[in-house]
Amino acid sequence: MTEIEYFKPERGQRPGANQDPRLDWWRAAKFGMFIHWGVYAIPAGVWKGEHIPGIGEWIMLRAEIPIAEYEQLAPQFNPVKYDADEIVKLAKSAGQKYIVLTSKHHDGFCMYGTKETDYNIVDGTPYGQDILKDLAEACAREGIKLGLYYSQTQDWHHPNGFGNTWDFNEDEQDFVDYIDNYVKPQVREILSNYGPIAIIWFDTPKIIGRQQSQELLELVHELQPDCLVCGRLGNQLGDYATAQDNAIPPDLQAEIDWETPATINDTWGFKTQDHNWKSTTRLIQNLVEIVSKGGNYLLNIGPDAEGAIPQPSVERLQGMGAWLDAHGESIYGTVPGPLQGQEGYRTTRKGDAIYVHIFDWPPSGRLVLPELEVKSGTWLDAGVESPLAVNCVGDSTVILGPAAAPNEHVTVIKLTK
Ligand code: JFZ
Repeated sequence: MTEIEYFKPERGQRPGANQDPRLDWWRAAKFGMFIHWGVYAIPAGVWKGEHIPGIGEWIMLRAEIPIAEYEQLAPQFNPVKYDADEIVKLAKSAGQKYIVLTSKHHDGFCMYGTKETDYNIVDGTPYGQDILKDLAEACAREGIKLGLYYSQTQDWHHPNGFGNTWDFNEDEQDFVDYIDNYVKPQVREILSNYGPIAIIWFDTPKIIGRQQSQELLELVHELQPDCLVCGRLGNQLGDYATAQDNAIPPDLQAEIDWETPATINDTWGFKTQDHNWKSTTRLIQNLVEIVSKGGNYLLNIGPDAEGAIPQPSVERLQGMGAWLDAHGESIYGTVPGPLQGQEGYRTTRKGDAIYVHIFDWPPSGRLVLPELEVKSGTWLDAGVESPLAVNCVGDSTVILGPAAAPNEHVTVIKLTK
């Protein structure tokens, strides 16, 4: 069995960046919304009547669709249901503090008005509007930070981009030319034309060299000094580390700033056949688990070809938001708690307060924790009336509660000295 590497160096944090105050807002934010959206939402996992296995946004590669055929999706892309305000309000109601939208994914189609190619939402579709501009304005109105995903290495549409072996001969490609004369001008566009951009979320570094990663990092910081760059820039140059998709490291990661990008079902880009939705409880527990180990959770939605957000995603995000309304104090602005690796619960801390998040409520209602030198405790959920008894018994802190879990997802107790 191979051990999972949660943080490969090529997706790691640049040495010293873990002390950088530019990350402070992000460290406090904990929870963001990822949006994978592009023309792949039209086939939605089905090509010529055949279900193509795997994640939806990879359909071009998985089915080895020639550029000339895949390009025909753009003139069909007319997402009349797209509503930037609705998306931003959904993120807010879910308790998400930042949004990261795919400006260009591996298929090369640009979801913003670029001068570098006509293969973009403004010039190449009947919709004809710059969805990124709308989203940037909605984010500014609502006070949500906006980040942009940009596929810097893989581009299956550009003759010099990496990854398309069915239309191009790799030996004849000039990758550095693609970085210098296509990627850099596009990064310049997205950082110049849409106001403050909080994060550039590069991805799948693969063949990118250290010099190219370094130059992209410098370009981002030159244009917007406060903009963070995720670890998938490559070559351990990111402002923060990126974990594997949907992967939560087994232990506390105290030395680095890190983020887990994750899906609610099993795909990023919309697929009609993916109904494997995680439960709201599971998603809340994932958030708590990640935050208790020092990370951020970037949870994805994949709008459909019309721009509508799948209802199961909406319901789950709203459920998470309702939980966060009552328990956000134990999440935002916290650091990992003193008890790690425990069975059935996780801890976070803010100042003197220790928050215990109970996943498996003991049927006796009697929760036994190791000695914590705390004297009093309260339920975080304002709806819970029953008083909370905290007793020090020998080397243990014993909490007495009701037999049934007070919260259906995760019950949180705040302990103080
Ligand atoms: C990448 C993309 O290829 C995918 O389409 C999506 O955008 C996702 C967020 O990121 O997929 C990856 C990248 C890295 C790993 C797995 C999937 N990894 O390190 O395990």
